[in-house]
Amino acid sequence: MSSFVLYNYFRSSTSFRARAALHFKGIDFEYKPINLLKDEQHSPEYRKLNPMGGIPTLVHNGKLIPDSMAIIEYIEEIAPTPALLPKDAYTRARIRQVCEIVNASMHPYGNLKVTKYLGEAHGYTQEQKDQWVQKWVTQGLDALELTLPEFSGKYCFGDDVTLADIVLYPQVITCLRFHVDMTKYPTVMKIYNNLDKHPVFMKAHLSRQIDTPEELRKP
Ligand SMILES: N[C@@H](CCC(=O)N[C@@H](CS)C(=O)NCC(=O)O)C(=O)O
Repeated sequence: MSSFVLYNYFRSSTSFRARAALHFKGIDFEYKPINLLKDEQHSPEYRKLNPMGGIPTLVHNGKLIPDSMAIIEYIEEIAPTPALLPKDAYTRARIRQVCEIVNASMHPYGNLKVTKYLGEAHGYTQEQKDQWVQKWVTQGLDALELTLPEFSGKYCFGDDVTLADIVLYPQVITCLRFHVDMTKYPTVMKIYNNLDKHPVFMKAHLSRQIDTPEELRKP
């Protein structure tokens, strides 16, 4: 029997991506919490699983797969149905483009190690950290708002959930946490609000994980 173990953290947006992909495919997994606030991601034991000291890491039948995008593509290949990528090559390319805007040009700027460094090395206050994240993520949001209207329906690409939705949704949660003005991004917010009601996204949500603190829990 196949076994899946996911090292992750309730609030991490990259962890959300992996959880959502597993739930979307109907794959059961063991949830191993790695507490970022206790620096567990940098412990020697965890570094053996993930050389960057980042989460998530998936272990499938003893085989290691670090990094959320590698995890999702792996899951898509071993469990092709229901699909997260459509058959059409052009649409797949544009879905990956949307993922890269988030993964490469938005997520890193709000990452804990980056904002922590700004505080420790440069004395940034929380307000200055918010401004830092806002400056960089709005470039990604501008690009998304130019890209998505051509393709979106209920979700990023039509009315079916794709890889793009799995990557976009948790990044919007991060944007809201850093007080980004989202009123300028109606297409992104329409998609976010639709995904917010989707059962897979509700199940993967930060408010419903085993390591979610009591004050952030939702039924
Ligand atoms: N590209 C990696 C990034 C992983 C990553 O950095 N994740 C964040 C959480 S969202 C993390 O572990 N941060 C730890 C830290 O900043 O110390 C992925 O997509 O898995």
